[in-house]
Amino acid sequence: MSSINRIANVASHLSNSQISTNNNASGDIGLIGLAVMGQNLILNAADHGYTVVAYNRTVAKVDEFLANEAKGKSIIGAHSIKELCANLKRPRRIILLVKAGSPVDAFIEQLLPFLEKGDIIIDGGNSHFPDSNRRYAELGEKGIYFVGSGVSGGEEGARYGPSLMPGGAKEAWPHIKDIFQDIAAKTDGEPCCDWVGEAGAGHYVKMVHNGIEYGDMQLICEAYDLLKRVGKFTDKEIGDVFAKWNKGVLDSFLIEITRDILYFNDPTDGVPVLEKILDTAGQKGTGKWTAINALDLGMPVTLIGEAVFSRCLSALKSERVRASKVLGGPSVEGESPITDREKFVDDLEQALYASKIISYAQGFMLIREAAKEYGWKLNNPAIALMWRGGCIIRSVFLGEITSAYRENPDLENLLFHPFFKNAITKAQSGWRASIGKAIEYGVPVPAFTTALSFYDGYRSEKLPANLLQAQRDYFGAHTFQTLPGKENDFLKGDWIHVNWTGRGGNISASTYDA
Ligand code: 2AM
Repeated sequence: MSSINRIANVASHLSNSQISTNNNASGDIGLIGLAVMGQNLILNAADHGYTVVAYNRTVAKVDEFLANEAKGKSIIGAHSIKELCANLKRPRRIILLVKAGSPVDAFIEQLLPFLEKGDIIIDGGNSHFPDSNRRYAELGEKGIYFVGSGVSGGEEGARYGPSLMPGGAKEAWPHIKDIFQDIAAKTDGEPCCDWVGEAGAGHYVKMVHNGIEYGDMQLICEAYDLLKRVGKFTDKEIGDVFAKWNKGVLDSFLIEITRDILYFNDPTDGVPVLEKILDTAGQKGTGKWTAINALDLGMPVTLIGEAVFSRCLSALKSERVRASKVLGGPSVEGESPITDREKFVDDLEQALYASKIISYAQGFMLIREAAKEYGWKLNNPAIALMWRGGCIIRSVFLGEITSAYRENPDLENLLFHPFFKNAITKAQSGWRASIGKAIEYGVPVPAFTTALSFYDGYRSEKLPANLLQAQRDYFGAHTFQTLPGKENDFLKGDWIHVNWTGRGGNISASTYDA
């Protein structure tokens, strides 16, 4: 029996009375939650030389894990929370990888009697950041350091190198930095893990990551749809397009898997499996959280919003089937109207690239506003680097964003950086041409169009909100301000109300909202 196995067996047979001290504890880190992500993270940490203590609500899974995947590795099985805590070196470091919501609170409650001041609880689940804010504050009062960490990269990432986005009690960081950075993905030798910021900032950044992931996926779907419906490309040909794009500026995990999906045929009849999949998308809610938060903070994160709504529209399948029979509009029947296929593909690549730049610019606008709103000091270059590898949105493009924020961590907007300013200028004609084709032939491209509308809005010194203000003042006496230098005897003061109709009064609306 190896010494590691002996540790495992001894630990799992300790009775409660024997576990009163952890002076001789050998566990570097504890992990609760032995679903696939949890198991893989444990195996990853063990591969990097850490001794991990494993626990699960359904205790039988601990023994099963120890007898199989964990066999022969530096992994200790615990059969109770008390045993888990007793086997950990101080300060105790315990990762929770359980279902988000009340299970996290329940485990924290169970852990508290066995923890001491300075111990660290890390929630690596998909928690909503307000919950992490609350847990950070509540545990802080008890002298326990709370870390909420985004974990991305799926099962494979957890096993061989995820992107890790930890935030919360900064005091915990020196105690978890080595293990987190050791097990994280590496790009160009740098770990895709760094300290994000205070309180729930780690889970916040993970939420925005997921929102951006929604946007990236929607953009790719729109490109596929245009190639198919207007270009009349076969799935194999679309796969070839994605293979080519994956060698250029769009080089990324999502483009790569899209290529593989397009090449994947049903062995029974040779038909692409993709064409047999029901076109209604599901969602777990993180994209929605991002969009709701963007509305709360008043930030125009339009692309993620459209990506969420596109999933909602896709879910109305039976209604869409009925509508398709009665609502007219252009569509391409028969031959493709595209004569220059190469230009069509190149334009589309530009449309994808430019829209992606907008989406990331919007995502970072939101993060910047959140830092202000919640009083966090966020590490922008580190955020871009954490997304550079390991996670679902990993891409070469994030290397450029990392460089931009390293050059200027307080960059007001990615679009102001020369690299992205030039990239979007170059991509613009292809971007507009692709959208033009989509509109002409009746293919919905909500993410491409909202990105372009945002761009045109953002670069507009003057928007039609003057009319909006006039309307608000007309029907609701909401008042308006004048452009500089336009004050006169009629338009006087800071906030002006005009009697537009000659009826009604001169009283402005401060107490009601029409
Ligand atoms: P289980 O194996 O006992 O179901 C992912 O589902 C992880 O979260 C699993 O480790 C699972 O434990 C745990 N989990 C799910 N729901 C839970 C709950 N209500 N309370 C505690 N743990 C839970």
